[in-house]
Amino acid sequence: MTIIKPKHAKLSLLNSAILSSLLLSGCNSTPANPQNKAESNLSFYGTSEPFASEAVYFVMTDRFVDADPSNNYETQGGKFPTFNRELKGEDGKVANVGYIGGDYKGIYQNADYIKSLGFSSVWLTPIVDNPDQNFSGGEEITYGGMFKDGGKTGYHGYWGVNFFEEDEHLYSDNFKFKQYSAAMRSKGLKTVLDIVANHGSPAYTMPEDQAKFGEIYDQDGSLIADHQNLHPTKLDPNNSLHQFYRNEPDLAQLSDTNFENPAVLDYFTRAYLYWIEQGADAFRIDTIRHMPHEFWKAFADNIRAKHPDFFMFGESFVYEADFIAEHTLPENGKVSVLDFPGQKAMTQVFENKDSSFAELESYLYLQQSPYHNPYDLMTFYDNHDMARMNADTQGFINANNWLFTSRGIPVVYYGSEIGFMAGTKEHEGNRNYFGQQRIDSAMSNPIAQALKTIAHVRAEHVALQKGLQLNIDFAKDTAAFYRVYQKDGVNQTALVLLNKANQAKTIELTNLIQPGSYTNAINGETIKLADKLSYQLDANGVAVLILDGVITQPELIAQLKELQQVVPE
Ligand SMILES: [Ca+2]
Ligand SMILES: [Ca+2]
Ligand SMILES: [Ca+2]
Ligand SMILES: [Ca+2]
Repeated sequence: MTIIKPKHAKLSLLNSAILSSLLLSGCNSTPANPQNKAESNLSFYGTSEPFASEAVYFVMTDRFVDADPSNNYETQGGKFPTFNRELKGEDGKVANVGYIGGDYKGIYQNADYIKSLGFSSVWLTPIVDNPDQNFSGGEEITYGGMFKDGGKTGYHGYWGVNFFEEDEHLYSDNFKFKQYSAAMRSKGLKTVLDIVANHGSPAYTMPEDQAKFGEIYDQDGSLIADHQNLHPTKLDPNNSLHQFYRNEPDLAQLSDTNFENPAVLDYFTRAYLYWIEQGADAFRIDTIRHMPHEFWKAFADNIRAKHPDFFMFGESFVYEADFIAEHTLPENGKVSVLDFPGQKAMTQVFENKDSSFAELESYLYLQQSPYHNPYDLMTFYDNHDMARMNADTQGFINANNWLFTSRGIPVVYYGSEIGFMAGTKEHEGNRNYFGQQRIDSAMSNPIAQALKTIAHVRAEHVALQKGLQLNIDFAKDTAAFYRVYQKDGVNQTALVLLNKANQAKTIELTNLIQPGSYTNAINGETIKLADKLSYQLDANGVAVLILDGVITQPELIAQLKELQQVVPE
């Protein structure tokens, strides 16, 4: 990066000193000096997307808390039962592919807990009706098995049958999605709805065709698609019930929707507009890469014609930024994505004490970006489709300190606040039942305590939510970077200092220091900086030094101007 040398460095330094003293005396008026005026007119920000203020808690509803046993349907399914289907591993380890009982009520009764951890949104797994039996086709799932659906149920919600109807396991009397999302909103929590358009339920290889499997119903209850237990290549293009599906296999035995059929776009547009009316605030789009950009562009246009700027992010489970970034481009629908390259980098760093913070820099794309805007990405270190992060308590604390201060919109998978089932994969326990008891004791866990602190600091500071990120020093155990938000009269800078070592470390910085009086948002202490910094961080510690005021340090301004270029107008 080139650094433009200021022509009037001395004058500029003098001005910063004046400005700092103005700030210290609490004076907010614009300095009369013309150069300072120019500085205060500079805009620096990573994003102006409203959703960037959010922090998202991801709940697999069936696995969170069962607050209403009356919707568990323990005898459902007949000879294909759906309740509590354990997969047993060695040494008493267990996973489960049946319904366990978690419901809307279980989330709502813990709304205060989720909010108190510092989250502002809850992402729910899909809520639409799934089949009422376990799947008898495919290959039998066993403990630790992958890409097999035999014997599984739709407890996860990704096997939609009627995309206008809620699954009977989720709601309670007078507490359907509409009431749930309104109740959550009254607690200060938005709802991110997980949506699927790529596929319905498993649709073929059943010894005998099962009810609801391979079928899709419209809002009025009419059957509009039926795979009829046929292999995709056997579907008849002249049969209107087959036309909804593609005639080649995609994922496992899932019915794969035919994106070339306008009825498919029409159906999912209507269905998901309906759920916005019922209270969804944003969408997470499942398996987005399994349908072409044209479909998602048309879908996004349809949604935003009614709900301008509606925020959506997609799941393209691929580690190449160039590839997943395509979805974020306006011509492809301007759908944000889950930052899988970031997830990989974060687990590499926070699972291994020998790693370096420097390994995190490459996924950020702060200088040049394939993404429409890297600041709008959803950042996370694990989810339901992969092994939970295999870190110790300190690793989780350090990961959260990074996640809630670096660029992106943080997502935390339920249970990670206590390191629940750390290291376990799908079908090995990564979706195990969390339960009220664990939640009731969660705040005694050091991970939850540290998460609460850093998440609240992010929630209270626009610089951490939307500020431009300028990395200063990324070393093995320590990192130092700025988040600068200077826009429309709001001027806030965060200087973030991280230590992931198990002993105290001192961070020394000798350049790019914005002079001024900072407040460490973690503990409230005041730190006055001139042209260098020496700061001792606790073991696995974080400092977020907040400066309210404009950036005046010329080299810093020059670097921020370059970084600003990655942000779209
Ligand atoms: Ca229940
Ligand atoms: Ca059902
Ligand atoms: Ca069927
Ligand atoms: Ca597909």
